[in-house]
Amino acid sequence: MYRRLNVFISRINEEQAMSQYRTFTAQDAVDYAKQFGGLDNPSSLVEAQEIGDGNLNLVFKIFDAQGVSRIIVKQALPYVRCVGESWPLTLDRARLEAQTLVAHYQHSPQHTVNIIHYDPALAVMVMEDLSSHQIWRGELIKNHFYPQAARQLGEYLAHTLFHTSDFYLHPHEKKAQVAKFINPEMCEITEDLFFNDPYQIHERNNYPAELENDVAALRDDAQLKIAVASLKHRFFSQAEALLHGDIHSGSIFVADESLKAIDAEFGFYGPVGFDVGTAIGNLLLNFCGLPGHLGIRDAAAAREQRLTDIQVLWTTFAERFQALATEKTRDSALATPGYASAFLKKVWNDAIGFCGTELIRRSVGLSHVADIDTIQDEAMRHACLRHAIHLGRALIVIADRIDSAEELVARVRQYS
Ligand code: SR1
Ligand code: MG
Repeated sequence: MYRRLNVFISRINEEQAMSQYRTFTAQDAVDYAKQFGGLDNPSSLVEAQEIGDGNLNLVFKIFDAQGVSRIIVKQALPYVRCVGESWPLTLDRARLEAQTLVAHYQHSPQHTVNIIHYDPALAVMVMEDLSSHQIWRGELIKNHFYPQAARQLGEYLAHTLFHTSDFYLHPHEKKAQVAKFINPEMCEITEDLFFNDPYQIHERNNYPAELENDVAALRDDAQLKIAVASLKHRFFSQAEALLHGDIHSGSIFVADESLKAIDAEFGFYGPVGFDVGTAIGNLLLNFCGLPGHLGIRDAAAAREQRLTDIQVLWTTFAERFQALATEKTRDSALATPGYASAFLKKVWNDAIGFCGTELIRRSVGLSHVADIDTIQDEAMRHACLRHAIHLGRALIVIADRIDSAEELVARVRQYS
C-alpha cells in the first residue's frame, strides 16, 4: 500500500515534469547550449551531432563554425534507449545524475566531469566537452596504456566516497543527502540486472546457446545464490556513501595525465564496495577479453598490466581513504583508531563479491561489454565469456576469504 502510494505520488510529480518535457532535436541542443553553456561567445555555436552510444540517453556534441566541438548537451529519454519505448524510465535520473556529478566534482574536481547547467523538467544537462579524452574501455581494448589511470580512479573513489559518508558528513546532513539521492527506478535496474536475471531464466538474458550449460549451472548453484542474495541485501540497505552507481570503464574518460568520470544516473547512497567492485570488475572483463583481441601470446603482457592496475586501484583507494579518515573523520566513534581499517576490510570483501556479479551480468545478462562482445572469432568469444562467468562465480563465493589485492591476483591466475 505504502509503495503503491509512493509510486502514485512520484508518477504525479513525473507527469508534471513531463508536461514541459520535449525530446531535443539537434537544433534544440544548439540553442540550449547557446543559452546555458556559459561560453564567452555563444553565437559561435552552429551545429550539433548526436553521439550517444550508451544504453539510455541522447548526447549532443555542439560545434562552432570552425568545426571544433565546444560543449556537450545530454538529455534523458523517457525510456531505455537500447530497448525502446516498451521500457519506460524515469526522467528524474537526469537530476540524480547532475546532482551526483556536482557532488563528486566538489570532492574530486580533477576526476569528475564539470556540469555547467541542468534542468530537471527538460531532463537536460550541459557539461564540459571532453573531446581531448578517450573512453577508457576503447583504449583498454586497443591495448593503449594510460599509466596514471588506475591510480587516478582510486583517488576519485576515495575522495568522493569518503566525503559523502558518515566519516565526514554531520549525521543530519548525511541523512538529508540520503533522502536527496533516493533513486528507486535506477536502483531497480541494477537490482534486477546484477542480482536476479543471471540466476534465473529471464527474457532479458542474452548469451549464446553454446553457454547454456555454464549458465544453467549458475541457476542450480545454491551456495552462489545465497552469496548473491547477501550482496543484493547490502545493495538494498547499506547507505554508506554517494556512489557513482555505474563506474565501468565506459563511464570513464582518459587522456595523458587525466581521468574523468561521467554518466552517474545510477547515483545513490549505497555500499562503498559496489563502486570499487564495479571498477575492478571492468578491468577483469578486459582481462578476460584480451586474448580475443591480441591473441593468446600477445595478451599475456597486457593481462599482467590489468592485474597491476587492479592492485594500484585498490591500494590507492584504501591508502587515500585511510589517510582522509585519519585526518578528517568528524564522528568520534568512527574516529576510533582501527575502525577505518576494519571498515575498509569489509569494503574489500564486498568489492570482490560485487566485482563477481559484474563479471557474470555482463556475460549472461542484458548489457554486455565491448571487451568481449567485439571479439570476432566466435569460439574465442565464447571462451572469454565462459572465463568471465567462472571467474565471477569463484570470486562471489570466496570473496570473504580473499584478504588482499595480491591474493585476488593469485586467485585470478588460478581461474585463468
Ligand atoms: C537498461 S540499462 C543497462 C545497463 O546500462 C548502464 O550503463 C548500466 O550499466 C545498466 O546496468
Ligand atoms: Mg552509463
